[in-house]
Amino acid sequence: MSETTFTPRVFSGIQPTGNLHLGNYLGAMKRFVDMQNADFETVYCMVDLHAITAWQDPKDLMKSTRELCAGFIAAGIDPEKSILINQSQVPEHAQLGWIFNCVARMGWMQRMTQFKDKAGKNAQNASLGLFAYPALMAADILIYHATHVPVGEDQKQHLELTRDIATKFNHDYGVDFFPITEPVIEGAATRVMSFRDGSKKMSKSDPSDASRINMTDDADTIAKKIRKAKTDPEGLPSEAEGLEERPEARNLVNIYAALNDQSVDQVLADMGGKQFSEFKPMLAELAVSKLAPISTEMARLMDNQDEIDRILARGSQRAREITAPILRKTYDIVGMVPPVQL
Ligand code: AQP
Repeated sequence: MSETTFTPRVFSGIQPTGNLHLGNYLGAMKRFVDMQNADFETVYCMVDLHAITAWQDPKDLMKSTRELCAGFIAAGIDPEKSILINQSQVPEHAQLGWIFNCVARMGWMQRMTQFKDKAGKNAQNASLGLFAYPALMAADILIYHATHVPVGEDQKQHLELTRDIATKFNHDYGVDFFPITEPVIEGAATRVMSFRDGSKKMSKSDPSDASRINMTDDADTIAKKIRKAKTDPEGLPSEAEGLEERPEARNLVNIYAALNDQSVDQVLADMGGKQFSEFKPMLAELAVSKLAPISTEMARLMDNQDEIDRILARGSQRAREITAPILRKTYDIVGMVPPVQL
Protein backbone atom coordinates (compact mmCIF):
# COMPACT_ATOMS: atom_id res chain seq x y z
CA MET A 1 0.00 0.00 0.00
CA SER A 2 1.14 3.52 -0.82
CA GLU A 3 2.50 5.68 2.05
CA THR A 4 2.56 8.91 0.04
CA THR A 5 -0.42 11.25 0.28
CA PHE A 6 -1.71 12.07 -3.18
CA THR A 7 -3.98 15.01 -4.07
CA PRO A 8 -7.54 13.67 -4.45
CA ARG A 9 -7.88 13.62 -8.23
CA VAL A 10 -10.44 11.95 -10.47
CA PHE A 11 -9.81 10.61 -13.97
CA SER A 12 -12.26 8.81 -16.22
CA GLY A 13 -12.89 8.42 -19.92
CA ILE A 14 -15.42 7.36 -22.52
CA GLN A 15 -14.70 6.01 -26.00
CA PRO A 16 -15.86 8.27 -28.85
CA THR A 17 -17.41 5.38 -30.76
CA GLY A 18 -20.85 6.92 -31.37
CA ASN A 19 -24.22 5.89 -29.93
CA LEU A 20 -23.59 7.41 -26.51
CA HIS A 21 -26.32 5.80 -24.42
CA LEU A 22 -28.21 5.85 -21.14
CA GLY A 23 -25.74 3.35 -19.60
CA ASN A 24 -22.83 5.69 -20.35
CA TYR A 25 -24.84 8.56 -18.85
CA LEU A 26 -25.96 6.85 -15.63
CA GLY A 27 -22.90 4.62 -15.11
CA ALA A 28 -20.35 7.27 -15.96
CA MET A 29 -21.24 10.84 -16.98
CA LYS A 30 -23.74 11.61 -14.23
CA ARG A 31 -21.21 10.38 -11.67
CA PHE A 32 -18.51 12.51 -13.33
CA VAL A 33 -20.64 15.60 -12.73
CA ASP A 34 -21.21 14.64 -9.07
CA MET A 35 -17.47 14.26 -8.51
CA GLN A 36 -16.69 17.50 -10.33
CA ASN A 37 -19.00 19.24 -7.91
CA ALA A 38 -17.42 17.55 -4.86
CA ASP A 39 -13.94 18.10 -3.48
CA PHE A 40 -11.84 16.69 -6.33
CA GLU A 41 -9.71 17.87 -9.20
CA THR A 42 -11.37 16.20 -12.18
CA VAL A 43 -10.02 15.15 -15.56
CA TYR A 44 -12.41 13.68 -18.16
CA CYS A 45 -11.27 12.25 -21.43
CA MET A 46 -12.52 11.23 -24.84
CA VAL A 47 -10.34 8.15 -25.27
CA ASP A 48 -9.84 8.28 -29.03
CA LEU A 49 -6.75 6.04 -28.91
CA HIS A 50 -8.89 3.33 -27.32
CA ALA A 51 -11.58 3.81 -29.95
CA ILE A 52 -9.27 2.69 -32.77
CA THR A 53 -8.64 -0.71 -31.14
CA ALA A 54 -11.58 -1.59 -33.41
CA TRP A 55 -11.91 -0.08 -36.89
CA GLN A 56 -13.26 3.50 -36.94
CA ASP A 57 -13.99 5.50 -40.03
CA PRO A 58 -11.77 8.60 -39.58
CA LYS A 59 -14.57 11.09 -40.33
CA ASP A 60 -16.92 9.32 -37.91
CA LEU A 61 -14.24 9.26 -35.21
CA MET A 62 -13.75 13.03 -35.45
CA LYS A 63 -17.50 13.63 -35.34
CA SER A 64 -17.99 11.24 -32.41
CA THR A 65 -15.13 12.83 -30.46
CA ARG A 66 -16.64 16.31 -30.81
CA GLU A 67 -20.12 14.92 -30.10
CA LEU A 68 -18.84 13.25 -26.93
CA CYS A 69 -17.24 16.52 -25.85
CA ALA A 70 -20.60 18.23 -26.44
CA GLY A 71 -22.24 15.43 -24.43
CA PHE A 72 -19.91 15.95 -21.48
CA ILE A 73 -20.63 19.67 -21.40
CA ALA A 74 -24.38 19.24 -21.95
CA ALA A 75 -24.50 16.71 -19.09
CA GLY A 76 -22.96 19.28 -16.74
CA ILE A 77 -19.17 19.07 -17.07
CA ASP A 78 -17.81 22.59 -16.80
CA PRO A 79 -14.61 22.87 -18.88
CA GLU A 80 -13.32 25.54 -16.50
CA LYS A 81 -13.76 23.36 -13.41
CA SER A 82 -12.79 20.04 -14.99
CA ILE A 83 -10.01 19.36 -17.46
CA LEU A 84 -11.67 18.07 -20.62
CA ILE A 85 -9.41 16.43 -23.19
CA ASN A 86 -9.16 14.01 -26.04
CA GLN A 87 -6.50 11.45 -25.29
CA SER A 88 -4.45 11.85 -28.48
CA GLN A 89 -3.75 15.53 -27.71
CA VAL A 90 -1.92 14.56 -24.52
CA PRO A 91 0.95 12.34 -25.77
CA GLU A 92 2.06 11.33 -22.26
CA HIS A 93 -0.89 8.88 -22.08
CA ALA A 94 0.57 6.74 -24.88
CA GLN A 95 4.14 7.22 -23.67
CA LEU A 96 3.33 5.91 -20.19
CA GLY A 97 1.19 3.24 -21.87
CA TRP A 98 4.37 1.80 -23.42
CA ILE A 99 6.13 1.65 -20.04
CA PHE A 100 3.09 -0.17 -18.63
CA ASN A 101 3.10 -2.63 -21.54
CA CYS A 102 6.48 -3.62 -20.12
CA VAL A 103 5.15 -3.84 -16.53
CA ALA A 104 1.91 -5.77 -17.16
CA ARG A 105 2.31 -9.55 -17.53
CA MET A 106 0.83 -11.57 -20.39
CA GLY A 107 -1.00 -13.78 -17.87
CA TRP A 108 -2.74 -10.74 -16.37
CA MET A 109 -3.87 -9.50 -19.78
CA GLN A 110 -5.12 -12.92 -20.82
CA ARG A 111 -7.54 -12.90 -17.91
CA MET A 112 -9.35 -9.73 -19.10
CA THR A 113 -12.93 -10.77 -19.77
CA GLN A 114 -13.72 -7.71 -21.90
CA PHE A 115 -11.10 -8.77 -24.46
CA LYS A 116 -12.66 -12.23 -24.59
CA ASP A 117 -16.16 -10.71 -25.00
CA LYS A 118 -15.13 -8.19 -27.65
CA ALA A 119 -12.77 -10.41 -29.63
CA GLY A 120 -15.18 -13.35 -29.39
CA LYS A 121 -14.36 -16.31 -31.59
CA ASN A 122 -12.24 -14.10 -33.79
CA ALA A 123 -9.42 -13.45 -31.28
CA GLN A 124 -6.64 -14.21 -33.80
CA ASN A 125 -7.94 -11.42 -35.95
CA ALA A 126 -8.42 -8.85 -33.17
CA SER A 127 -5.95 -5.96 -33.03
CA LEU A 128 -2.98 -6.08 -30.68
CA GLY A 129 -4.31 -2.75 -29.38
CA LEU A 130 -7.56 -4.36 -28.24
CA PHE A 131 -5.54 -6.86 -26.20
CA ALA A 132 -3.19 -4.21 -24.75
CA TYR A 133 -5.82 -1.53 -24.15
CA PRO A 134 -6.20 -2.08 -20.38
CA ALA A 135 -2.49 -1.19 -19.93
CA LEU A 136 -3.10 2.08 -21.80
CA MET A 137 -6.16 2.63 -19.59
CA ALA A 138 -3.91 2.22 -16.53
CA ALA A 139 -1.61 4.86 -18.04
CA ASP A 140 -4.57 7.21 -18.69
CA ILE A 141 -5.33 7.08 -14.99
CA LEU A 142 -1.85 7.01 -13.49
CA ILE A 143 -0.33 9.72 -15.71
CA TYR A 144 -2.47 12.06 -13.55
CA HIS A 145 -1.70 10.22 -10.29
CA ALA A 146 -5.49 9.93 -10.13
CA THR A 147 -6.75 8.57 -6.83
CA HIS A 148 -10.38 7.88 -7.81
CA VAL A 149 -11.95 6.55 -11.02
CA PRO A 150 -15.74 6.62 -11.46
CA VAL A 151 -16.85 3.89 -13.88
CA GLY A 152 -19.62 1.41 -14.60
CA GLU A 153 -19.32 -2.11 -13.25
CA ASP A 154 -17.98 -3.50 -16.53
CA GLN A 155 -14.68 -1.65 -15.93
CA LYS A 156 -14.01 -3.15 -12.50
CA GLN A 157 -11.51 -5.72 -13.73
CA HIS A 158 -9.54 -3.10 -15.66
CA LEU A 159 -9.26 -1.01 -12.51
CA GLU A 160 -7.95 -4.00 -10.59
CA LEU A 161 -5.32 -4.35 -13.32
CA THR A 162 -4.46 -0.65 -12.90
CA ARG A 163 -3.84 -1.27 -9.20
CA ASP A 164 -1.70 -4.33 -10.02
CA ILE A 165 0.38 -2.33 -12.52
CA ALA A 166 0.94 0.52 -10.02
CA THR A 167 1.89 -1.95 -7.28
CA LYS A 168 4.32 -3.85 -9.51
CA PHE A 169 5.94 -0.66 -10.85
CA ASN A 170 6.38 0.72 -7.31
CA HIS A 171 7.76 -2.62 -6.12
CA ASP A 172 10.10 -3.30 -9.07
CA TYR A 173 11.68 0.17 -8.92
CA GLY A 174 11.57 0.47 -5.12
CA VAL A 175 9.50 3.66 -5.19
CA ASP A 176 6.19 4.91 -3.87
CA PHE A 177 5.40 6.83 -7.02
CA PHE A 178 2.04 5.70 -8.41
CA PRO A 179 -1.10 5.79 -6.22
CA ILE A 180 -3.22 2.69 -5.75
CA THR A 181 -6.37 4.02 -7.35
CA GLU A 182 -9.84 3.54 -5.88
CA PRO A 183 -12.64 2.53 -8.27
CA VAL A 184 -15.86 4.45 -7.65
CA ILE A 185 -18.71 2.20 -8.75
CA GLU A 186 -21.74 3.68 -7.05
CA GLY A 187 -25.40 4.42 -7.55
CA ALA A 188 -28.44 2.45 -8.64
CA ALA A 189 -27.36 2.05 -12.29
CA THR A 190 -23.76 0.86 -12.40
CA ARG A 191 -24.80 -1.75 -14.96
CA VAL A 192 -27.66 -0.67 -17.21
CA MET A 193 -28.93 -3.64 -19.20
CA SER A 194 -30.17 -3.95 -22.78
CA PHE A 195 -33.91 -3.30 -23.33
CA ARG A 196 -34.05 -6.42 -25.54
CA ASP A 197 -32.16 -8.84 -23.26
CA GLY A 198 -31.82 -8.29 -19.51
CA SER A 199 -28.72 -10.50 -19.34
CA LYS A 200 -26.67 -8.22 -21.65
CA LYS A 201 -25.40 -4.75 -20.78
CA MET A 202 -26.68 -1.78 -22.76
CA SER A 203 -23.91 -1.16 -25.26
CA LYS A 204 -22.96 1.18 -28.10
CA SER A 205 -22.14 -1.67 -30.42
CA ASP A 206 -25.40 -3.63 -30.02
CA PRO A 207 -26.80 -3.87 -33.57
CA SER A 208 -30.34 -3.35 -32.22
CA ASP A 209 -31.04 0.36 -31.75
CA ALA A 210 -34.11 -0.61 -29.69
CA SER A 211 -31.77 -2.20 -27.10
CA ARG A 212 -30.60 1.20 -25.86
CA ILE A 213 -31.64 4.81 -25.35
CA ASN A 214 -29.20 7.02 -27.22
CA MET A 215 -28.38 10.41 -25.72
CA THR A 216 -29.45 11.92 -29.05
CA ASP A 217 -32.89 10.20 -29.18
CA ASP A 218 -35.89 12.53 -29.27
CA ALA A 219 -38.76 12.35 -26.76
CA ASP A 220 -40.98 10.15 -28.94
CA THR A 221 -38.20 7.66 -29.60
CA ILE A 222 -37.32 7.45 -25.89
CA ALA A 223 -40.98 6.84 -24.96
CA LYS A 224 -41.38 4.23 -27.70
CA LYS A 225 -38.24 2.32 -26.69
CA ILE A 226 -39.31 2.23 -23.04
CA ARG A 227 -42.83 1.11 -24.00
CA LYS A 228 -41.33 -1.75 -26.03
CA ALA A 229 -38.66 -2.69 -23.46
CA LYS A 230 -38.82 -6.37 -22.57
CA THR A 231 -40.46 -7.03 -19.17
CA ASP A 232 -42.30 -9.88 -17.45
CA PRO A 233 -46.05 -10.15 -16.80
CA GLU A 234 -45.90 -9.38 -13.06
CA GLY A 235 -46.33 -5.99 -11.44
CA LEU A 236 -43.67 -4.18 -9.41
CA PRO A 237 -42.85 -5.57 -5.96
CA SER A 238 -42.73 -3.34 -2.87
CA GLU A 239 -39.23 -4.45 -1.89
CA ALA A 240 -35.95 -5.04 -3.73
CA GLU A 241 -35.94 -8.81 -2.96
CA GLY A 242 -38.96 -9.07 -5.25
CA LEU A 243 -36.74 -8.12 -8.22
CA GLU A 244 -34.43 -11.12 -7.85
CA GLU A 245 -34.55 -13.37 -10.91
CA ARG A 246 -36.36 -10.56 -12.79
CA PRO A 247 -33.47 -8.85 -14.63
CA GLU A 248 -35.63 -6.77 -17.01
CA ALA A 249 -37.86 -5.45 -14.23
CA ARG A 250 -34.84 -4.73 -12.04
CA ASN A 251 -33.20 -2.84 -14.89
CA LEU A 252 -36.14 -0.47 -15.37
CA VAL A 253 -36.42 0.17 -11.62
CA ASN A 254 -32.66 0.81 -11.37
CA ILE A 255 -32.90 3.29 -14.24
CA TYR A 256 -35.82 5.08 -12.61
CA ALA A 257 -33.97 5.27 -9.28
CA ALA A 258 -30.76 6.59 -10.86
CA LEU A 259 -32.54 9.19 -13.00
CA ASN A 260 -34.56 10.41 -10.02
CA ASP A 261 -31.63 10.34 -7.54
CA GLN A 262 -33.46 7.84 -5.35
CA SER A 263 -32.60 4.42 -3.95
CA VAL A 264 -34.31 1.32 -5.36
CA ASP A 265 -36.06 0.87 -1.99
CA GLN A 266 -37.50 4.40 -2.18
CA VAL A 267 -38.77 3.80 -5.73
CA LEU A 268 -40.42 0.51 -4.78
CA ALA A 269 -41.98 2.03 -1.67
CA ASP A 270 -43.78 4.46 -4.03
CA MET A 271 -44.35 2.20 -7.02
CA GLY A 272 -44.87 -1.27 -5.53
CA GLY A 273 -48.03 -2.89 -6.92
CA LYS A 274 -48.07 -0.90 -10.18
CA GLN A 275 -48.23 -2.75 -13.50
CA PHE A 276 -45.67 -1.99 -16.23
CA SER A 277 -48.45 -0.42 -18.28
CA GLU A 278 -48.54 2.29 -15.62
CA PHE A 279 -44.85 2.37 -14.64
CA LYS A 280 -43.39 2.56 -18.16
CA PRO A 281 -45.07 5.88 -19.09
CA MET A 282 -43.85 7.34 -15.77
CA LEU A 283 -40.31 6.14 -16.53
CA ALA A 284 -40.56 7.55 -20.06
CA GLU A 285 -41.67 10.93 -18.76
CA LEU A 286 -38.81 10.99 -16.24
CA ALA A 287 -36.24 9.92 -18.85
CA VAL A 288 -37.41 12.56 -21.33
CA SER A 289 -37.36 15.29 -18.66
CA LYS A 290 -33.73 14.44 -17.80
CA LEU A 291 -32.35 13.59 -21.25
CA ALA A 292 -34.14 16.01 -23.60
CA PRO A 293 -32.34 19.11 -22.24
CA ILE A 294 -29.02 17.28 -22.65
CA SER A 295 -29.66 16.28 -26.26
CA THR A 296 -30.91 19.79 -27.14
CA GLU A 297 -27.77 21.31 -25.66
CA MET A 298 -25.58 18.75 -27.44
CA ALA A 299 -27.12 19.71 -30.77
CA ARG A 300 -26.57 23.41 -30.03
CA LEU A 301 -22.91 22.83 -29.13
CA MET A 302 -22.35 20.69 -32.24
CA ASP A 303 -23.27 23.74 -34.31
CA ASN A 304 -20.22 25.46 -32.87
CA GLN A 305 -17.36 23.06 -33.48
CA ASP A 306 -14.67 25.74 -33.30
CA GLU A 307 -15.66 26.30 -29.70
CA ILE A 308 -15.43 22.57 -28.97
CA ASP A 309 -11.97 22.41 -30.56
CA ARG A 310 -10.82 25.38 -28.48
CA ILE A 311 -12.09 23.71 -25.29
CA LEU A 312 -10.12 20.55 -26.16
CA ALA A 313 -6.95 22.49 -26.95
CA ARG A 314 -7.19 24.41 -23.69
CA GLY A 315 -7.89 21.15 -21.82
CA SER A 316 -4.79 19.48 -23.23
CA GLN A 317 -2.66 22.48 -22.30
CA ARG A 318 -3.86 22.25 -18.69
CA ALA A 319 -3.53 18.45 -18.69
CA ARG A 320 0.08 18.54 -19.85
CA GLU A 321 1.03 20.74 -16.89
CA ILE A 322 0.24 17.61 -14.83
CA THR A 323 1.27 14.82 -17.20
CA ALA A 324 4.64 16.09 -18.52
CA PRO A 325 6.34 16.20 -15.08
CA ILE A 326 4.88 12.81 -14.11
CA LEU A 327 6.16 11.24 -17.33
CA ARG A 328 9.61 12.83 -16.87
CA LYS A 329 9.81 11.49 -13.32
CA THR A 330 8.71 8.05 -14.54
CA TYR A 331 11.47 8.09 -17.18
CA ASP A 332 13.98 9.09 -14.50
CA ILE A 333 12.87 6.20 -12.29
CA VAL A 334 13.09 3.75 -15.21
CA GLY A 335 16.52 5.06 -16.26
CA MET A 336 15.92 6.98 -19.48
CA VAL A 337 18.62 9.60 -20.15
CA PRO A 338 16.94 13.02 -20.21
CA PRO A 339 17.65 15.59 -22.95
CA VAL A 340 20.22 18.22 -21.95
CA GLN A 341 19.94 21.90 -22.93
CA LEU A 342 21.79 22.48 -26.26
N1 AQP B 1 -24.51 -0.50 -19.74
C1 AQP B 1 -23.76 0.27 -18.95
N2 AQP B 1 -24.16 0.54 -17.68
C2 AQP B 1 -23.42 1.33 -16.87
N3 AQP B 1 -22.26 1.89 -17.26
C3 AQP B 1 -21.82 1.65 -18.51
N4 AQP B 1 -20.75 2.04 -19.19
C4 AQP B 1 -20.77 1.52 -20.45
N5 AQP B 1 -21.87 0.77 -20.60
C5 AQP B 1 -22.55 0.82 -19.41
C6 AQP B 1 -19.72 2.91 -18.64
O1 AQP B 1 -19.54 4.00 -19.52
C7 AQP B 1 -18.17 4.39 -19.47
C8 AQP B 1 -17.64 4.52 -20.86
O2 AQP B 1 -17.67 3.28 -21.54
P1 AQP B 1 -16.85 3.17 -22.88
O3 AQP B 1 -17.56 3.79 -23.98
O4 AQP B 1 -15.48 3.68 -22.70
O5 AQP B 1 -16.66 1.66 -23.03
P2 AQP B 1 -17.61 0.51 -23.23
O6 AQP B 1 -17.81 -0.16 -21.92
O7 AQP B 1 -16.94 -0.27 -24.27
O8 AQP B 1 -19.00 1.10 -23.74
P3 AQP B 1 -20.05 0.28 -24.52
O9 AQP B 1 -21.24 1.09 -24.71
O10 AQP B 1 -20.25 -1.04 -23.90
O11 AQP B 1 -19.34 0.12 -25.91
P4 AQP B 1 -19.13 -1.19 -26.75
O12 AQP B 1 -20.46 -1.54 -27.30
O13 AQP B 1 -18.16 -0.77 -27.79
O14 AQP B 1 -18.59 -2.24 -25.83
C9 AQP B 1 -17.44 3.37 -18.62
O15 AQP B 1 -17.27 3.90 -17.31
C10 AQP B 1 -18.38 2.21 -18.58
O16 AQP B 1 -18.24 1.46 -17.39
